[in-house]
Amino acid sequence: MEMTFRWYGSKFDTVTLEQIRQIPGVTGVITTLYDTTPGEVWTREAIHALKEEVEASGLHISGIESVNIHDAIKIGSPDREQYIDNYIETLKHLGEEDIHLVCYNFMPVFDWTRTELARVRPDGSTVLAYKQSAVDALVPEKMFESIAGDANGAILPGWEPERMAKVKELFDAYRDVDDEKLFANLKYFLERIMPVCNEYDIKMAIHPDDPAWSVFGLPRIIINKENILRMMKMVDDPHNGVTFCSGSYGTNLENDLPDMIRSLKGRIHFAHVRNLKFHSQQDFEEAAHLSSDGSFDMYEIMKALYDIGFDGPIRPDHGRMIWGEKAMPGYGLYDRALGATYLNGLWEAIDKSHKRGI
Ligand code: CS2
Ligand code: MN
Repeated sequence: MEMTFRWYGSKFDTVTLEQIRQIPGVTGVITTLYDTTPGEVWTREAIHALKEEVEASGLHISGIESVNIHDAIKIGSPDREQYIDNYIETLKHLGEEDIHLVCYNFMPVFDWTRTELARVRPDGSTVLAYKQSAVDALVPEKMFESIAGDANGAILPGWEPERMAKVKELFDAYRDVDDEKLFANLKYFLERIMPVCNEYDIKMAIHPDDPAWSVFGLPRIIINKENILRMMKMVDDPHNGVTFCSGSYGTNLENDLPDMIRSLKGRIHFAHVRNLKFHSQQDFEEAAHLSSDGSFDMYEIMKALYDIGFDGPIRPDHGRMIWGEKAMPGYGLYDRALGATYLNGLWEAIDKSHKRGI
């Protein structure tokens, strides 16, 4: 595996490439072209410039998170053809620039959903949190106002105000899209892009829905072992793969994370590893990466990745806000750097034990 770090680009991120370069064991960044909107073609020049910027710092681009999917593709409306053509163009340009990993999600309307962006924990750190009862009490537009209020002025991906202004229209457009239709639209999209993925060896890595159940009545399908295996089978090509995100699949306590990892051998192209602390079902907050700070056994998660021979990029995922840092919720430097170091430590121990036959 390669330890990596998400970087939101010099225009938006409070964390610099120079800082990332100093985290021990981190060699790559996961980034995207943050000035683009879903559906747009990424030019080769823009990708090249981003690559040069990253490489000038001594790091390299390990993958793109995300090339977002236009809602027309998820809805399956006639204009999806144009947006799929554009996506294919973007993939081609990425391949030409020697980038071979693309993370994306297939969640209708919203990306990940949390009900609090700065819950204070007993140690004074603040974290993202989710409580189903808070979602049930809200209409989406109100939810946006309330979470935007504590985002430190940052705009969360998928929650851009221009997009939220259209949220009602979007909800309408998804009216006839149930789980089956969403599966069919995903299949259609994947079948169309697989030839270019094969030609340029681009690994597509779908990110799970977060939380891993339907919110606001919208369909959500990338939520558990059964569905993800169905997806792998429905387009049975190694380029159709997975971002294994422990914090997203882990929102559903019925998901056995190490077992899911083992069942996806050969199809996990990218891993997000983080921990959650549960208070009860569907009521959790994001903890430090350390097992004892949350509800997951991080050793078992890393061990499962090790055992299946995972050799792609891993990144620490959302971190706590600590030491007075002001950054985009979940994406400060300090706690994610601690996370990367901890995960590297687990990996080293697992690797040495294995090699010594322990
Ligand atoms: C990320 C997601 O911050 C996060 O939780 O893991 O936003 C992820 O980038 C997207 O869902 C992938 O398209
Ligand atoms: Mn994730």
